[in-house]
Amino acid sequence: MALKFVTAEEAASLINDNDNVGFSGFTHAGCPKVVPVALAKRAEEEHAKGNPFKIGMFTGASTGDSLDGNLARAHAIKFRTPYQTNKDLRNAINSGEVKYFDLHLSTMAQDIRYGFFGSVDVAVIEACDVTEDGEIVPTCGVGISPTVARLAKIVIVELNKWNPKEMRGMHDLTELQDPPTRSEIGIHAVRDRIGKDHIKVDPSKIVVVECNTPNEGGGFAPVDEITAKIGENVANFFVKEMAEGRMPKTFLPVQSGVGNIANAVLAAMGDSKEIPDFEVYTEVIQDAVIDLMETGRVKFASGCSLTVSNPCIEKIYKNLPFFKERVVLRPSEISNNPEIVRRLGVIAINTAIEADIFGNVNSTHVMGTKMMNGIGGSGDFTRGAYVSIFVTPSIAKDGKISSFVPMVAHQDHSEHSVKIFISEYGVADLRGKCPKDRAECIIENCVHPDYRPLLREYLARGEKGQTPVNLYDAFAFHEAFMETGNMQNIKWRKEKKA
Ligand code: 0RQ
Repeated sequence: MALKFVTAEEAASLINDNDNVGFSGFTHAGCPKVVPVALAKRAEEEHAKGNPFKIGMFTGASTGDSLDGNLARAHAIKFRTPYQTNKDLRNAINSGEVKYFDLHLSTMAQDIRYGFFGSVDVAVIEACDVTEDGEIVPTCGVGISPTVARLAKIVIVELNKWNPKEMRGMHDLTELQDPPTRSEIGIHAVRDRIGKDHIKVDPSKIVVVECNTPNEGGGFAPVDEITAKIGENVANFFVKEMAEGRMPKTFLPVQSGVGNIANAVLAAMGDSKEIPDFEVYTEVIQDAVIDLMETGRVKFASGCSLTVSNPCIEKIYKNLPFFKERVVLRPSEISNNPEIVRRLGVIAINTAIEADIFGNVNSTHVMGTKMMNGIGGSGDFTRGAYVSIFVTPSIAKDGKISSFVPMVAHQDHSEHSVKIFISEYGVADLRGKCPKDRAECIIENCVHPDYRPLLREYLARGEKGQTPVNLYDAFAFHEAFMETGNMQNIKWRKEKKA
């Protein structure tokens, strides 16, 4: 059956007001780029005529500005899930214009299949190849593509020729069965494969939009003194763990979050002479992993996306045979699956917005209210990890904010899952410690010196009990910041007991 080729505008006209649309990709990697621009234009035209036009958006994670940015600026989003990082979308969420619900990325595809969020009317999938019998080969990010492509009534394939069709073979694509018939996932080693190299859909529901549009991968900030020190502390922690017999000498697969700190941590691990060559089982494969693959330090990487800068993806595309032997891209329900994370013994390294001195972590909400990005895959990995680590600079906003507070203003990860904190000052190992000892350990090893006396004072004000919280003063740091712009200007609410 011959494929039907259309323009981006014609494809956008297939999407109606109030439709739920599933998009391919994970971060900017693998997201459609030309249909969303046409769709935003269509929304603006409808709005100008006085007609409503908003869609519900399902994605794998954050997306590029062509997608999230354009649709947010066109006021074309009714609801959005899950993770996002776009400034305009974030503003629309925090102003209440866009209804956003945040969830663990590994659950996104199955929650759609379970019917929790309504139907998928249209899927828009970026591909490097599509065949007449309905085989779609994704590009450098997968996310929820197999699920939304299967469920959607219409599949718009953005055939983006900027990505070589020789990518076929880099992916491992399948969907999980749903309970009560789900069996174990047959991945017992990072490089195991259980799926196909393409997504297969009924070709009669495919329309193809051809384009040749570059990726939207920006670079990373150079490693600075603070992030370099955090990276060094992480690497030294692993060396000690191996020396003391808590970490196998052969090492374990590593997951690391997204962003500059994660990139610096991986670079420091690569530099360490004592850490053996290692594998990566993660969601986003960043530049540092690719650099370490070229030097042989990273032996293999399983992920959901190649979230790399454009020079880096161009390098990968020029040397595909080398990288296809060392990289596998999977749907997010498998790249992030807690069953596999726990089986493989993944070392999870994620970044916190703030943490409290008892070990609870806020990854998502600034001052408890404003959404930053979302929980992403941090929960998928943290809960199941062999050892779960959170890294953070000890302070934010030039020291006006302490990353360690008496009580987190929003909680994403609990004291039960968080084992290690690492800041530029050192390592707080919380394993086997009661809440009071955890607090002392965090204050001593990770908190910025300016905030240590304040947190010690808070701890001294704690009520007697298993966890020495003082509910009157639990948000004194946040209150000081909201009132004066600096957490150091604390006014305790309650007089200290004699
Ligand atoms: O603000 O952008 O104005 O400079 O938050 O902080 O230190 O640059 O760190 O970019 O790694 O982001 C937790 C948001 C950290 C991210 C978070 C301000 C700070 C700065 C960014 P500016 P940094 P990062 C993989 C795993 C959750 C999801 C996850 C994240 C900005 O890592 O989204 O782990 N994690 N996913 O100044 C107010 C505080 C602050 C603060 C930092 N306490 N209060 N502002 N900032 N701490 C990804 C996927 O799942 C795909």
